[in-house]
Amino acid sequence: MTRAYLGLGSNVGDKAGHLAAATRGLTATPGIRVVARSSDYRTPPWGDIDQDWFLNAALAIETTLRPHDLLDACLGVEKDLGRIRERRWGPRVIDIDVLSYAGAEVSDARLVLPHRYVRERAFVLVPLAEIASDLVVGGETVVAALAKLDRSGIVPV
Ligand code: PH2
Ligand code: MG
Ligand code: MG
Repeated sequence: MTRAYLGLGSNVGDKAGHLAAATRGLTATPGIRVVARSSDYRTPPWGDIDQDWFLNAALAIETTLRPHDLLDACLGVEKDLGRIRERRWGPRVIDIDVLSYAGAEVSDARLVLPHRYVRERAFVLVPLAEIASDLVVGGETVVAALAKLDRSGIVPV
């Protein structure tokens, strides 16, 4: 079993329902056991700010899946929930990102681990800090990375 962390996000329709359904879908996936879930946080849109606010959460999982198979499992749950990929960083029913996978460093066309932007995004780190404050990502702990970011507008719901 390997410990990995996932980030969930939704900013279309029943956002809380989508995060809950994603958690259920991951729980039901062979080779994935959900061991911790953060609160849901209301977060301002980051990157492309011309869109609705997001609901974000983080999950800790234990998994027997290799990193790319875990990615495929996440994309499968996204698809089951009706995600259609339109503009990059645009509105989404559900986004499930692999944030870190044990200490693995992966960088290819499909997957970058730890996640490329994990240390720059308070909407990822605030939920992650709730369940894994001492986790080291890209050479620093989640709390240390978060201390450098503006977390205004991010509130648990
Ligand atoms: N996801 C993005 C782009 N911007 N902003 C917030 N607040 N939450 C997200 O999950 C998010 C975002 C692309 O993955
Ligand atoms: Mg994302
Ligand atoms: Mg994604």
